[in-house]
Amino acid sequence: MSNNLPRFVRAALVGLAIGALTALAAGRAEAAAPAKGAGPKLNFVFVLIDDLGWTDLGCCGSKFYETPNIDRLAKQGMRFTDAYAACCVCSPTRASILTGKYPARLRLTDWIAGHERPFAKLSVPDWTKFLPHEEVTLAEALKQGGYATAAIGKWHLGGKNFGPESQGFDVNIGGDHRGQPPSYFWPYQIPSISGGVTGEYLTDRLTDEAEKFIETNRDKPFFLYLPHYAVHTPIQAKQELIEKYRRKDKPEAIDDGPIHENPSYAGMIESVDQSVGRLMKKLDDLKIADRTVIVFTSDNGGLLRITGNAPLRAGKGSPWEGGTRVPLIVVWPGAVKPGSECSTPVISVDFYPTILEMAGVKGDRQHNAAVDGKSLVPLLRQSGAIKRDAIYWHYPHYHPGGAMPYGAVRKGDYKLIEFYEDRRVELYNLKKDLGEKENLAEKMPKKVAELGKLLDQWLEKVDAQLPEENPDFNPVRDGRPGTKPPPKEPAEEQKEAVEEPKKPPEPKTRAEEPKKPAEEAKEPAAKE
Ligand SMILES: [Ca+2]
Repeated sequence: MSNNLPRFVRAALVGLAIGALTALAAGRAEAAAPAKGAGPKLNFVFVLIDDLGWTDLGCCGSKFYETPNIDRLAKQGMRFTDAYAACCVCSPTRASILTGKYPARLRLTDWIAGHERPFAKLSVPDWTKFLPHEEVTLAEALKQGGYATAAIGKWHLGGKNFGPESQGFDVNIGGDHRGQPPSYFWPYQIPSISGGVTGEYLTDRLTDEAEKFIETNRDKPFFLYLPHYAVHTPIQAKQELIEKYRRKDKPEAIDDGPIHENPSYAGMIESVDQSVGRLMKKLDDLKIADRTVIVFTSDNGGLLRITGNAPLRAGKGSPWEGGTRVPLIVVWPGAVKPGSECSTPVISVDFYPTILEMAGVKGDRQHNAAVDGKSLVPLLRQSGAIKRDAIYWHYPHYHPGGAMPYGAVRKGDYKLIEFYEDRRVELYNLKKDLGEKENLAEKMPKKVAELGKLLDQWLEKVDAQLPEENPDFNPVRDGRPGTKPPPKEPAEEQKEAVEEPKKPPEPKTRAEEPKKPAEEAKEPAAKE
């Protein structure tokens, strides 16, 4: 059967051929690869924490937050020091994890539903505000390989017809269009979670559901995607934990970064830690820990004013390391050396090919051909390097936290950031200057040219949507620093300001060809 056929057509044809069997079984017949060697297949527990910063764990340097279970996890597996989210905000990173593709390629480049800046210097592209059905997610690929699948927690990749059930998850508990829960305490006001009791806490409840799923599927291979809503705002923790951290001595500030001192945030992290501890115990009790891979990571950097990312610069929504560098721990019993560390830069597009390789599942050939990630298996087994020049980011948006449209590339120790408004560049040597304090762009023009070329080539390769000159640019109405406050008489002021900009930004520049709008069907934007 041709692999060029759309996958739903293929499934239907095979389904017809074998009569009453479901599309799931049909997929399995086509896509399952025989597992190497004997023995049961690996299970996967993928724990994704929302907005957890790079230093927010004991094993990552926090002197205030307590995470004994996650620290134990790190001792059982490999901790990656230079792991990155594919975006500085949530939805794009989530899409990259589930598809193995860069947000730029998916054209899903901002948190859904995004942030309007109608008078900014650049107008953002018409990006995709849901995960298109055409993408073969990790859940779909694993399901075709015989896996039971569940998404328990935050989805934030589209509502209604674009939920987890439409992307290969047998079970969806808690996932919808939203990026944060109305409340961490029952009633959560999340339609797919019912039957709570007063005082019940969301992180605990999602863990209850995860335990149930593991128990039910203990004898099958399973993929549990557990994207906790924590530790995203609203910052709400259990009272006894808040009290505990209120009584705890505050650590000293590190560098010039904000310090870890918020008792409620600390309580939220401790609840996440308890969740991890419970899952580890459940796997042990069921005697399946030895064949269960655990991945623990975050979707973007820590949110400033609530936590600190020092020694990294800035936080969530920024192009600097605080925006995208995240904790990553992988436990793979029998393959990963316990307590090992890896400093190779890795990024969230890598999980897709890594997990498929570990599972012995080939997935969809057509989809895989467009996957950007690299399998981390050689790094995990410490058997070799991964072949890759560089890793990339593309964020053609403004963020309330202050981020401007930018692209970035990291190759070896160097990172180049290009700001699309004026094509200004910053170059850092992360090995010597983790805090990105010394911009080397003027000192090292050759390095700037080398990385700039890589970034250009990559933007073209993934057909990135670039921001364009905004004809409505109005620095006053955009609230730019140094401009007057927004006018009381909009009409008058607007007229003045329209004449004001001296140098309109270069047109989108990088790729020669005009960019096509997103080809996917337009779904009405999900409301936050
Ligand atoms: Ca997030």
